[in-house]
Formats: sequence, structure tokens, C-alpha cells
Amino acid sequence: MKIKKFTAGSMPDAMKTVRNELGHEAVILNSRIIYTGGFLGFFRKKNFEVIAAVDPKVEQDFKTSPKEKGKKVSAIRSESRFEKKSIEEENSNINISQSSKENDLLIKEINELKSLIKLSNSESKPLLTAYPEPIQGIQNWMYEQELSPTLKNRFLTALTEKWFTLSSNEEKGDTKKILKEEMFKFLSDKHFGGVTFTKKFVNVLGPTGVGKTTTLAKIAADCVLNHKKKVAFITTDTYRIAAIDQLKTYAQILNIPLEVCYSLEDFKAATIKFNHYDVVLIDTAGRNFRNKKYIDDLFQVIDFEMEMETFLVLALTAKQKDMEDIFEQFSAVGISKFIFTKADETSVYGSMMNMMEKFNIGVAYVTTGQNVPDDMISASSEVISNLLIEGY
Ligand SMILES: Nc1nc2c(ncn2[C@@H]2O[C@H](COP(=O)(O)OP(=O)(O)O)[C@@H](O)[C@H]2O)c(=O)[nH]1
Ligand SMILES: [Mg+2]
Repeated sequence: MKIKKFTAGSMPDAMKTVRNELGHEAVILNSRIIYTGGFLGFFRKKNFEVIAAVDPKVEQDFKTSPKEKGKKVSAIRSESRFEKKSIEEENSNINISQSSKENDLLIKEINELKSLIKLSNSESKPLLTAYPEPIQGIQNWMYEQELSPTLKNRFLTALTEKWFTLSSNEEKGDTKKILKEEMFKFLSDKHFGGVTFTKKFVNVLGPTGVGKTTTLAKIAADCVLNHKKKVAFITTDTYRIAAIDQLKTYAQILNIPLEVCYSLEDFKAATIKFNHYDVVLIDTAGRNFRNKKYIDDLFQVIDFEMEMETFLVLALTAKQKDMEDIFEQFSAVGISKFIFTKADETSVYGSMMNMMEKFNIGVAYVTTGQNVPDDMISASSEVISNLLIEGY
């Protein structure tokens, strides 16, 4: 572990130097304001001191080419996962030989930090670092919400930089507010909100049982009741009889016509039949879309050449990696926005942010239960950040 002290006139400058010298993997061990120079307590210069550390392996990696970098990072990751080197052993490598008064102080601080690190003995938990205390709280929260490492880094850096520019304790205490501002910045270039009514056809795709049919019924009710639109249903989910009956029931309750399509010809005929409708909502069969064959099947029955909004429905109870795999399989279709379902069945919402970060698309709706039409919210930056910060 390489440890270094940085001093600068402002916190953002200090952080910039840390990043330049030690790379993005650097961990902030301590940060504080120090005063230098002056005369009888006057004209003292305010400086910001940051003590940062980096694993030499990671630092080396920071200096190597991006191609090499990928290989090395994964090597380091697998090593740390399987070797289970104890934190204590790791830290005993810290070797500081200078003995000036300043360095004694540094050693004392490092020893305090070492005992703190020992306390967090679970290797899967984030390393307990000396971010200002309120920011440590956010760090733990981000870990619990399973935010991606890049998002965690982005928010922690921004928060720390912002935190040090605030002067009043009241402002500093309101880390939620600072976090929310940073989240809004991240979400500002994404598109949110449900059906735009700019395209007649609206299509929901996604794995089995995520809530496509239920959500489509909620969307239909919203279009009819709140937007006074003339709505029709098409279902291409002929895989299970029960699926047709399920949508038929909603169609009857909402007094909406339904066409069942078994082939591309049926589909084309249905679109002509619904020519004078404002919105045509298309339900599809949930399949194991990790298998490419099922994606190809969709093209046998839906004409994706038509102007349509396509929503990918994902349940928030699913695993991040599976969500990513599914999205990638659908790249040939072109996804307009996500719909995230089952927000009521989990308390972890980081995957929403991670998916938006990775694929740079926004969210149409978030659904929060089985009740049609009530349990659905039109998504916005406010809705998403509230769900993450305040929970459901
Ligand atoms: N808890 C919860 N259940 C939901 C939600 N949306 C749908 N469901 C339930 O998930 C199950 C599968 O829904 P369905 O619409 O048939 O999924 P599909 O196979 O994707 O069409 C049903 O029992 C729904 O009531 C939601 O937001 N929260
Ligand atoms: Mg269904």
C-alpha cells in the first residue's frame, strides 16, 4: 500500500492531484483543513490536506495501457477474492521510515485507520475510509443499494469535493440534499416518463413473469382514464392460453378491443384494423431471452419496422448481470426506455441507476404492486432518486 499526503488551496484541487498522481483507484484515508503561516494568528493561509493511498498493483495498473489494464484489474480482483489475504497482513506492509514530527502524526493517524479497517473484517464490505463521517454514511448506503463501482466513485468524489466547499454545519449535515443534487446531474441527460403519444404502437418486451401484461393493463388504464385516448390491445403471447385470457379480462374491464396474433400476417391485419386508434398496446410472450432464438421468434410475429415505442420490462428483484445480458440480447430490436417492476418487493434499487449508466437510456415507469391500475408511477429524476434515497 502506498500512502501519500497532498496539500492544496482547495479541496477540489487536492482531489485532482490525488487522482492525477495515484489514479482513480486511490482511497482517501483522511482529509482536513490546516492553517499555515500568518502572524499572531492573523493572515493565516487555509489549506486542504488529503492523505490518500493506493495499492501499488493498482497504481501500476493505472500507468499501463488500457488494454493491459483490463487484464490486470481482473487478475487483481480474482486474486483478492480467492487468496483472502487478511487486511492485517496487507497493512503490515505499510512502511514509513522518516521520523519527523509530522510523520509521527501521520503514523499515528494511519495506525488509527488500521484499527478501523480491522473492525470492518468482512472482506466484501467496502474498506472503511476516513471520508468525512456523513459521507461515510453515504458510502455504506451506496454499497447496500448495490450501485456500480463507477457510480459509487463518481458520487463519492463529487460529494467530498462539494462537502468541503460548504461552510455551515447545517449544509454539511444535509448530505442527502448534496447526494440528490449529484443524482439529478447524473440523470439530467436521460429521458423519463411513460407513453409519449408520438408513436401509435407501444410494445412491451421482457423475460417471463416480470409483469409485462399487468403493466400493459396499467398503461392502458392510464391512457384511457387520464389521457382520454382511444386504445386497442394486440397480444402476440399465444404461448400460454392463460396469458390470452389474462389480457382478455383486462380488455373487457377497460372496454378495449383485443386482437390475438399468431403470425406476421395476423399482426399486419390487426394494425390495419386499429388504424383509427390513438394508441395500440402490444403484449408479448415472456421467454428466456438469454437465448437468442427467442429474440428471433419475436421478429416472426411483430413488425419492428413500424413506428413504435418499445419498453424493456425488468423486475427489480432480478440480478444485475442477468438484466445486462437481456438488454444486450435486445440490441437488435432497439429499446426506447426501461420499465422497472416490483419495486415493492425489494429495498435495493441500485440496478436502475446501473442500467441507465451502462446503456444510457431512461425509464418510462416504475411499478409498485399487483393492483391495476394504481400501482404504477410515471418515472422522473425525482421518482428515481427518491426511491433510492428514501426507499419505497
Ligand atoms: N409485487 C408485484 N407484483 C407484480 C408487479 N407487477 C406484476 N406483478 C405480478 O407478477 C406476476 C406476473 O405478472 P404478469 O403481468 O403476468 O407477467 P408477464 O409474464 O411478464 O406478463 C403477477 O402475479 C403480477 O400480479 C409489481 O409491480 N409488484
Ligand atoms: Mg404476460
